[in-house]
Amino acid sequence: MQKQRELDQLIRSVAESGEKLPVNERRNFLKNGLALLGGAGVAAAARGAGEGVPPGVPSWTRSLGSSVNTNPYGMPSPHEAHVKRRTVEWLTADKIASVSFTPLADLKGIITPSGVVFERYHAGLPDVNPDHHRLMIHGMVDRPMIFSMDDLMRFPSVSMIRFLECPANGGMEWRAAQMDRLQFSHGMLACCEWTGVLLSTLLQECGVHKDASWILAEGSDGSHMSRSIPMEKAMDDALIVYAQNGEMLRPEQGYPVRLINPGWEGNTCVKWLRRLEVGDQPWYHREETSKYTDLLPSGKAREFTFVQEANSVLTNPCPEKPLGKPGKLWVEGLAWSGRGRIKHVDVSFDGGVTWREARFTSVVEPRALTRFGIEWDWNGNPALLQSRAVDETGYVQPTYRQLRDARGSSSIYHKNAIHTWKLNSDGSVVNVQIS
Ligand SMILES: Nc1nc2c(c(=O)[nH]1)N[C@H]1C(S)=C(S)[C@@H](COP(=O)(O)O)O[C@H]1N2
Ligand SMILES: [Mo]
Repeated sequence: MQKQRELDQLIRSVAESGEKLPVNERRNFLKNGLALLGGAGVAAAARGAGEGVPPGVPSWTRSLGSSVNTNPYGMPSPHEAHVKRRTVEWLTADKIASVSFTPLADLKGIITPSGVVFERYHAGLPDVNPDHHRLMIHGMVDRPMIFSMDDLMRFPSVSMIRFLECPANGGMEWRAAQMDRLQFSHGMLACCEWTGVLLSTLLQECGVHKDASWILAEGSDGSHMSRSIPMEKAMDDALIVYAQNGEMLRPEQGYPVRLINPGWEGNTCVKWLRRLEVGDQPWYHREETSKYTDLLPSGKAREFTFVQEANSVLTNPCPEKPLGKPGKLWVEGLAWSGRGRIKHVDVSFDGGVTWREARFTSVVEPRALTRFGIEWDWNGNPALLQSRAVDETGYVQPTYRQLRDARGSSSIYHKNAIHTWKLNSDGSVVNVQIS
């Protein structure tokens, strides 16, 4: 009773996200939402009328299909055409220095298909010829070297499944609930199997000076985007990546070669990588072109905040995946931590008043997306759904209040607060915030 009252109060108090999506997106989204919302009833009726439903025999079982190799490079079913990257028109001034978002609501497991991994460009997508591309390592090394792609393939190869997240992921949510779609609230996030050469292997080859402590990584796109990387990370798990999900890197992800710093800001994962300069201090005040800092209420700023701390979000239900009828259903989501493995995830259906432990439904790799799920018997009443991740260091994903107490609300980066979806009794789901 007490709990129910608390939940009712919470539901009344939450601030819903504003109507900020461009009108056409919003209209499409509502249309999709409503179509889905028709839910079990409508869908079943439509399907029941179809010729393929037993005891009927669908036409495609009575004819030959198309020949092998009709699609020499296969594509998803045309019925899945809605699963695609999307942009938010008003977010950036142009489409060159911009971002497209991963359609998280429609993905399964933990691997993001290469074709829908979010894109973040500072100067657009360059077309790099791998035969002409070189990676140079110089500075405080005994043997400066220039590697062709063929050269890189001669080194021992390593594959790892790791997430990639822009530190601005969810940045629009700092002040209030804003993006009424999972794709936009959390979609600067992906997880791939990355294959390449450990940076430490290449550095050994070049003979790094003992007092070297930083590396500047620079891209060959028009922005020459560069970031200073501490030597500890370079010697730990930083990977010079040439392949993604079993094939060579996609152009969008930095073809033919990029840096991946597992668990760290996506911004440090320099694409179309051409130069690594070894030095003994960060390049911030010299030539580093990109620097992400978190402005604090005190006026001070946090810098070198490389690690993406533990985070999680429910992917079903979510605004793009409203619920049909009440009853038993499978609630699931994704959790990840730049510090290592996810240890456990709790789910709340009453805005954080009570919690239940979810179970993992994927492999649990360090610094990778981890999928969790939990059974729930929805009684049809409005509810506030949340997930809370804990990683192997014991770090607990913070509430908005905890995060804002520590960082204020004018930041853009590293928003990892517990996210709330408000489920309405008609099954629709909206983005809200509980302070
Ligand atoms: N050379 C270069 N590297 C880059 C960028 C860029 O614009 N140019 N964008 C960075 C940012 S801000 C992010 S979040 C990630 C995004 O990687 P993705 O586009 O493969 O998702 O790449 C990083 N590496
Ligand atoms: Mo980014």
